[in-house]
Amino acid sequence: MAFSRRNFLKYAAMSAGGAAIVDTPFFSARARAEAEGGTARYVPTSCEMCFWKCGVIAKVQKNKDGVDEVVKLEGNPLHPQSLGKLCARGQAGIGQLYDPDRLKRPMIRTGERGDGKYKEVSWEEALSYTAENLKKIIEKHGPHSIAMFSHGSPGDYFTNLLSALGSGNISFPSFSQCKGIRDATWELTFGHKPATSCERVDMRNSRVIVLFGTHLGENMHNSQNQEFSQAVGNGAKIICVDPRYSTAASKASMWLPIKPGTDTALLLTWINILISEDLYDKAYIEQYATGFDQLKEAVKEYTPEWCAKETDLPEANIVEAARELGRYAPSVMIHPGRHVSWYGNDTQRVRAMAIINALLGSWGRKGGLYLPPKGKFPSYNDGAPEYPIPDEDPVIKGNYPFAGGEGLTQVVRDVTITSDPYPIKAWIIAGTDLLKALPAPARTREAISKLDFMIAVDIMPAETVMMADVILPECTYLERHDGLFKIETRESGVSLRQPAIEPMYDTKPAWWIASELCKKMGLDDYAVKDSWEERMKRQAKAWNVSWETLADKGYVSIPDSAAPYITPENQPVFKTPSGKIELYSSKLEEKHFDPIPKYEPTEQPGEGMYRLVYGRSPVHTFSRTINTPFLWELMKENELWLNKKEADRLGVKHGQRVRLENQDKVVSAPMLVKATERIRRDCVYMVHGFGHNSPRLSKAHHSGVDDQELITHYKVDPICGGTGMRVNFVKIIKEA
Ligand SMILES: Nc1nc2c(c(=O)[nH]1)N[C@H]1C(S)=C(S)[C@@H](COP(=O)(O)OP(=O)(O)OC[C@H]3O[C@@H](n4cnc5c(=O)[nH]c(N)nc54)[C@H](O)[C@@H]3O)O[C@H]1N2
Ligand SMILES: Nc1nc2c(c(=O)[nH]1)N[C@H]1C(S)=C(S)[C@@H](COP(=O)(O)OP(=O)(O)OC[C@H]3O[C@@H](n4cnc5c(=O)[nH]c(N)nc54)[C@H](O)[C@@H]3O)O[C@H]1N2
Ligand code: SF4
Ligand SMILES: [Mo]
Repeated sequence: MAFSRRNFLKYAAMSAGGAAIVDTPFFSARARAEAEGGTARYVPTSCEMCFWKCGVIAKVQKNKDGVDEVVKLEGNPLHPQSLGKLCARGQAGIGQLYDPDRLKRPMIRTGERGDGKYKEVSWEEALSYTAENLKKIIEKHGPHSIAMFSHGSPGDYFTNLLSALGSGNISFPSFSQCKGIRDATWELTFGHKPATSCERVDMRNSRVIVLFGTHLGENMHNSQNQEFSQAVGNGAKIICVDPRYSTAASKASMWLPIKPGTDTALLLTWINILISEDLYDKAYIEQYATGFDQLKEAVKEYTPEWCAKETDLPEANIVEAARELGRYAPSVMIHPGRHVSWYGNDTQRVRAMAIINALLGSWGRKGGLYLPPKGKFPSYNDGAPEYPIPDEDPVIKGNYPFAGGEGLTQVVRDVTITSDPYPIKAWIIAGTDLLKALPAPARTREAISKLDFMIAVDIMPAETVMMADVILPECTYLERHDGLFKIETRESGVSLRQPAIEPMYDTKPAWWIASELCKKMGLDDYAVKDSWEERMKRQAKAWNVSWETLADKGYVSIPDSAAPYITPENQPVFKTPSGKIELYSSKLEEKHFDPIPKYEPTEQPGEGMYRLVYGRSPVHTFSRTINTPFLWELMKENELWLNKKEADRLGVKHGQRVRLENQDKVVSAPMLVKATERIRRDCVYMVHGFGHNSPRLSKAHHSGVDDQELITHYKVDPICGGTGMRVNFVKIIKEA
């Protein structure tokens, strides 16, 4: 690339406007385009192929018809979550943009729910129809009868709509099917989540990293994987606790192929070893923690010998792993993980993980978990009035005292089915595929059948979307303004999403859809005043960030916001009732739960059955990218990982197709067997997200198997309300 340093410096000097900005002169969209002679535009924006929100630079050129086309996506070198790189999914954003199967125009259902018959309509007709139906339902049942499910940025705009209507029934699978328990539990222990969006793990400086599940390399959150590679390169010891020899396990110095569901036994035993062998950080615990004596007493029963039997791991390895942690503390971590809703008793496992990090003194220490950055972002509502108080308590939290603020999807689903304590009659789903995301999809179908009205705001015609009464097609992330995004890594920063090209077809950004609905519902004060871009500019000003620099560079950092480690001047603040790290949780005690984690065995598979476990592919995001050109070509279907000895015993060959039948007699479509030594004999594994039923997804349709259809059973964590989903058992049926 012919990059003129002179032009670049000229521009860098020009753009150093906003007082709060550290002007990092590595990337400027304008300087780069200028240096190349103006044949292409560069648009810094944010990826939405998953939720890591990496900084992207979209290269845009005119095609032979003079139409702007996105020709390349690169990682923004300034953005701390991409560090100049994108993962395969990020690069394939162009595939999503130009996927011919995209939703193109608003549609109203004309046939039976689920039969796929729709008519295309104008936005005016679709929005009027939507508003009329919502009004009717509100008149009859009150605003709380409208519920919203979401994941990602469209949710913000519909949260605004629902809150303005006076409904608090807003929930996210990213809470109760994902990381809700982790966040709530670390708050109980440290008074903080271990992540804002990105986990605050200082892997690049770590000496020992322990992964429970957390299958980095397959779980492909960009900067985290780059740091993990750096850690491996630096010679950090990786201890991988996983019933499967994962990609991360292949980089590990110790693989502990644990019996699924017994992780808490291992963690409590490690706590016992760390305390009884004096391997914990005494000064740190004395200064910052409470409840040590109770903890010490409570874990005495968890001996390595007992643990070996319970977890099916060698006793010597159990002890050696704990000693290794003690040896290198505090530059060590038990990675807090992300998807933690596994067995329905997950709060106590995650508590034990948090407690070990405390004992090793790794919270706030180099190579452990770094402290939250110090940037201040005043809340900004663009002059909209206060939201009305919901007319009835939202039901989203159910009877789970530590469900956090985000709401439990399965509770909203249950209430929709039972109408107890009140009817829920309309759903808005914005960027979430509920039939794939929630366990027991038959219950999701049942709940949908009880609705008077269902609205889908999406980009693709997935099965869940194709059950809606009205479909409002959003444009993709490369065609819209979104944000501003508050970015918290080692430092605080701000990023944005801005369009690389105009929306294709008759699609619209979610902010516009929600805002127009506000107007149609008589809630003009909550609608966007002019455009989202103008609103973003006003917000940038309120945050003391120069819009020009942000729009040109895609990321600006907030000066002096980084304070990752504990120093005499930078003391940690623990927002717990005691103001200390609570090894003994006063809040759990108050609600009559075990204040110190206890081990509770989980049900194990019966004769001839295997536990069904699942995870990620590095080249797909859940179900949302299976149909995406490029990614579909990389991985068209998922395989069933089955232990080689079990395959031999059953007379099943590698590459053969088999069906699975679960404990409730649900039978899967045929799927390919991967016969391998890389998994224990008592479980089988598949990548989540495959097996789409919608014929409108021309590539993904019936490609691979949907784990969720076999997850008919789930076990709810009594403390935080997350749904344990690894509690299903399958047998293997050979195809005739
Ligand atoms: N490419 C890609 N990356 C992603 C995503 C994506 O869709 N695609 N999704 C992102 C999201 S939202 C999330 S939440 C994360 C999820 O990713 P993680 O948080 O890493 O999910 P886990 O469930 O911890 O990890 C799955 C691993 O757990 C192992 N496992 C199964 N049962 C047990 C058990 O009982 N004990 C132990 N120790 N291990 C077990 C499985 O064998 C598998 O290797 O990934 C994120 N990253
Ligand atoms: N069995 C099983 N269940 C799981 C998991 C698992 O591993 N196994 N993982 C769990 C986890 S960790 C999570 S976080 C959840 C995630 O579950 P979801 O939140 O449902 O997953 P997403 O992929 O975020 O959402 C998919 C929908 O978003 C749409 N979409 C994509 N981009 C856009 C956009 O720009 N705008 C709009 N409006 N829509 C868009 C897609 O077309 C698709 O319909 O699932 C959970 N459920
Ligand atoms: S991790 Fe990959 S898919 Fe996710 S935001 Fe970053 S580049 Fe996009
Ligand atoms: Mo997740």
